[in-house]
Amino acid sequence: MKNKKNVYVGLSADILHEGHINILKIAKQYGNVIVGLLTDEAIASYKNIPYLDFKKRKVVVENIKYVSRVIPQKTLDYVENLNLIKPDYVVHGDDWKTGVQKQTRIRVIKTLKKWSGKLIEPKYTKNISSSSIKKEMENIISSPENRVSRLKRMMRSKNIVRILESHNSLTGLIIDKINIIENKKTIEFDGMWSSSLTDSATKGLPDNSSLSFSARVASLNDIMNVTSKPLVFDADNGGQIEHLPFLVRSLERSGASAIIMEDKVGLKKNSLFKDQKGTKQDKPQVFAKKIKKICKSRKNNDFMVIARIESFIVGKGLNDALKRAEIYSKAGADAILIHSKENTPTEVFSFAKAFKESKNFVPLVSVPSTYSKVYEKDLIKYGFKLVIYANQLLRAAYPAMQNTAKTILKNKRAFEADKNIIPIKEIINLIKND
Ligand code: SPV
Ligand code: MG
Repeated sequence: MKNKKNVYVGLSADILHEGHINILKIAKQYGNVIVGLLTDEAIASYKNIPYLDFKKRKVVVENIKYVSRVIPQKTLDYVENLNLIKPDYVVHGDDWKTGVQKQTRIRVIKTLKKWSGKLIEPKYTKNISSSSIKKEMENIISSPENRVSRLKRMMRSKNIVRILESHNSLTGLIIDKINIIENKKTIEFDGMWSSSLTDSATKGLPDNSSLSFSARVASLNDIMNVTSKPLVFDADNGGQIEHLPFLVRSLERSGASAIIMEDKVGLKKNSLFKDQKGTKQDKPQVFAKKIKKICKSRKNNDFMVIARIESFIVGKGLNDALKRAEIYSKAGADAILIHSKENTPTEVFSFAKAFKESKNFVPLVSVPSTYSKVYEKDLIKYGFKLVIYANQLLRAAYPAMQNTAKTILKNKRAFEADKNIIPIKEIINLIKND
């Protein structure tokens, strides 16, 4: 058809429902429909990453009969694509008049004015919402296969992935569910850290690998049974190289997304101890073999191997850390955790700055336990893609429990403790039966 008008529709199309089809059908009545499909990065800028990645969503949308062409929309904002296409019409459901897209809408109207384009806003199809469908899909999402891959996808599409220590199912549920709303955006944790320190402490054991991997994987499975977010496993130094394939198999089967392995040998001591006398680092080439072993034995290429460098912990300094980062990255590490027990991020930032220049650069991981004043925005600036809050939930729970126990002892009754603890009703409601 000659001189057909162009119509632009911005879509995420993660879970397609008849509301979307209705919009596209109406759009088609105005001309050729060009869909600006939001990239994973664009979606992650205001909510969780989509369940399906860009490529998969594109295939689906391209094959809808009302759609002529699909192009990527790299931001929530439409302006860049509108200036490119100069469409005669933009079609969007009228639900964006309020909420997170309100400003986007205003900018669309302003931009369209430049070439007398029009905004068409069909009534939003009520009673269908992607969110309610998403709830139903949670079972599929938390399947091990899907969960394993999500961390890598998040690290590709988010500024920074934020995870918090989980030492049992209840802490896992907190991480899964808790969020705050800030500037109309939902802020939440992206996943869980299975910490050797807090797993051991929960069982009354020191953090020296006396708690076996099989015991840790068993409690990890309890967490995975009731949660949906990705989990990163702290594997100390990985143990014997010959045993690694079995650990990786258990982790992948349970749905863990990554293993972090530190380059130390000998009896394990927690890295935050001041006195590191006797702590030895592995020979870099020997440690690299462990990384290669994991890469070879994983079934899913999205299962990440993260190499943790302990040079700063044992007092060896920047050059040693950088030399190791090169070797580990070449061996196949998907990311590098540069650890530190300083009160400021100075040494990890000096590492990040230098490693950024390397052709073997891989994303960086930070565990800001001692340098806890650091803000996520500064970590982002230096190339960190994953921040692990490694022990805070256990550290919060322990004094709260101690104080309650003391209060009961002191008062010879429980009444005084009541004001600092949640009502029983809340605990009952916390765990849903359905
Ligand atoms: C852990 O949480 O067990 C860690 C981080 O490995 S650290 O305690 O800093 O060693
Ligand atoms: Mg540990």
